[in-house]
Amino acid sequence: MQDHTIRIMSEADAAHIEFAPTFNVAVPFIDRHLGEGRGAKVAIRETPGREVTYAELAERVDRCGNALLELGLGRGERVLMMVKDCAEFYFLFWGAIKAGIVPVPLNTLLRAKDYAFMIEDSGCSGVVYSPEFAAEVEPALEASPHKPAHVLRTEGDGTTLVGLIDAAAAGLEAAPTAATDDCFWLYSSGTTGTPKGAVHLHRDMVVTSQFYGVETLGVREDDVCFSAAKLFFAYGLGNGMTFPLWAGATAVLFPARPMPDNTLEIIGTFKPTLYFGVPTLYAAQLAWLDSHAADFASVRYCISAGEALPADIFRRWKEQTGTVILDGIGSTEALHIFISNTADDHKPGTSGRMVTGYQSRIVDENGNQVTPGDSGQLMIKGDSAAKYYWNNPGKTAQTMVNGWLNTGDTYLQDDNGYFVYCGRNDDMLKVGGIWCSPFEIEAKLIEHPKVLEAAVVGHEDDHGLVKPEAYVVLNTPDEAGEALEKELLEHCKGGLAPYKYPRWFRFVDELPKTATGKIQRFRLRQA
Ligand code: 3UK
Repeated sequence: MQDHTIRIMSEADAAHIEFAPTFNVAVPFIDRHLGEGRGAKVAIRETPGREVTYAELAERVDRCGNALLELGLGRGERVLMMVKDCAEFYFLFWGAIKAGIVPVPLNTLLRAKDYAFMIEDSGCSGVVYSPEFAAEVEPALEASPHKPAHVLRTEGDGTTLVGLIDAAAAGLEAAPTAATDDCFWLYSSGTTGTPKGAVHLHRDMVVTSQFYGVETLGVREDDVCFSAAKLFFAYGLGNGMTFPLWAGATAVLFPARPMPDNTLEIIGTFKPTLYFGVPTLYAAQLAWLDSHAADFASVRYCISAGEALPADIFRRWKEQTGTVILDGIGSTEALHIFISNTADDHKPGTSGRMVTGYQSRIVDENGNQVTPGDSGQLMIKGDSAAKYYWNNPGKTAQTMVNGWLNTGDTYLQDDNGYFVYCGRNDDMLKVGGIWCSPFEIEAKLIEHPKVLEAAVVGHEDDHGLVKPEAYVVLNTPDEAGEALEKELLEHCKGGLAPYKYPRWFRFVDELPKTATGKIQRFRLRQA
């Protein structure tokens, strides 16, 4: 047996984790629980249905790792996952990692065009998808010039992942990786619309689970974690998988689209102690709670991330449910939350304070630290940061500078040391906590024969949450009107992920532009 141990150093200013020279992160997250006597404990509770114990989880992970190796997948090769929130997500993710293969969970709300890009960009050897996503994944496989050797559905007819796991050998020795070896990737959207594969290392999930999960949030063995944000987001991956696994707790998994009614029903029925949502969903749940009751007796805290949580939502939620929402900012590149409010130290309307193990700098355009209280670009540093973007040295050099991550956000630190979000440094939008590139929505609008030009900006709704607003210049201005708005809306819904369609249309005669013809979105935001 190899030694895959870690040592957690928690001194105030120098919190860090030391890893044994050989370290495969599946060992402490999956195998450790058997030695600690947690085999019979429920690790995963699916809604509806199945429960999976820690012993079953470890057994399925080993068989899945063996199944991938038996197919011929090798060390460092990528397997793309378009998998709904269910136990197989865990089996595949951890089975791959334990075997030294690199899983790449993808946003399951994307369209064929997005998947085709990622299949090619990743040069993946395998693609595994839930049958629910076949209508977008299969055309993507057809369209991509890169043909992965192994394409599998998780379940259903024919050869499936579940079938291969059942047939595979039990028992798998963890691949002898190092803490700083590539472990898994997550794609993050870029301003130009082309996603970037952020490459995460074996140590990264340990760092987020210990410093944010355990030391900031206080996740513990008797917790039941329910994340409305799906596992394919870095946020959901921590909330709904790595944090409960790290603490030996239980995760509640819900495969369908999170809505106010179904999420509140899960909270009442499955009695989570920690509930993780995003601001848009909290706002929708509040509206629902105006005319319905919900049972929050089990919930210790609620957590919010993805976009800023308006102070008013915090206040109304506390009034309605008796629980606090702890807002924190994280990113795909950092893997999880690095600035956060906590149970005994929170200030609504701010992102809170630095999480243990992370450092920050707020700098001006020359990279110099700003005067305390002034706003500037937020740079952060911590051992969970992605090492690089796959296939993209230019973006890597821009974002990852001397061990610091440029978040792309403007922040200030108030007199009491709380970090206050002041907006993005680029044109990217966060809608329901998910990235939206204005360019992508504009490109879709321009495909419509009646559209000459389009510009998309963020516009706040009644809850103070940002949604896309489209400024449209028509070929024939007379055609502007409600009928055309409907037509454009249908057109957008046809080719964009469902959260990306514009919520408002404004027909204009021209768009503000620079001398070189670049659209000045900031001027439209002020309009
Ligand atoms: C914005 C926030 C204000 C901010 C994420 C928790 O959102 C996550 O990752 P993404 O890569 O986006 C990162 C960007 O989103 N943002 C996130 N949280 C907040 N802005 N207040 C917040 N609380 O622009 C940031 O740069 O999708 C969140 C954990 C893991 C994550 N990946």
